[in-house]
Amino acid sequence: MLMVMATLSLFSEPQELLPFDGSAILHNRFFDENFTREAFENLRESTPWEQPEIVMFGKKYPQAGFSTWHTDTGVSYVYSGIERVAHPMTEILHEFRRRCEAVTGAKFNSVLVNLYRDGRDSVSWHSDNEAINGREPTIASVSLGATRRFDLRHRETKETVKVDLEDGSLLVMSGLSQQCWVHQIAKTAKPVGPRINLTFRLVQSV
Ligand SMILES: O=C(O)CCC(=O)C(=O)O
Ligand SMILES: [Mn+2]
Repeated sequence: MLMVMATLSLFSEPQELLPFDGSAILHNRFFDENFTREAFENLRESTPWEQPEIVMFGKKYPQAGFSTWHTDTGVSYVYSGIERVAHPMTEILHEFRRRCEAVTGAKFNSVLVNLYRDGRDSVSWHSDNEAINGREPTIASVSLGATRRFDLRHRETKETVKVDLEDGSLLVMSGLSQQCWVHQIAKTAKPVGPRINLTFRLVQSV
């Protein structure tokens, strides 16, 4: 299996991670440290965290990590057999959204906020290919707090791209990235602090 390790210099330009079949552009240090530190605390305190149960092979398991769905559409988000309640957008989420819209030229009306308390919290291989995201969604993913590794794997060739998502980074996935690739944040045995991730989306009512 061919593996591509993305090498990133300290003050790198936005970098395309995918060799083909879609786009995933990483902007390192997109948000500055002072802003992310405050935003992290704000989100950690004010988010009504939920730990939904996902259904696998007919059994219920708590999802490995907490998350909350905010939207100004009122549309609930259904994935892996669970339905996420629609919470309103908040001021800090509006601010992140504004910055994500400015750099991508895309519009977003919803965000899934994820908390990874430590290396045991993870999100397993999946793609954000539910119908409400549309066929070729642009998804803006913001990382705050501890660095975690993000993996992308092509569905057919199995080609894998691995990259560290650092505090303040913005990853913009678009085009065929959700159709042709899956992604994950794997568990890690290394000692890592908490991380919050925001994935902005434009959902349609279907
Ligand atoms: O935490 C991340 O960087 C990815 C989260 C993710 O894939 C999702 O919310 O769909
Ligand atoms: Mn995802």
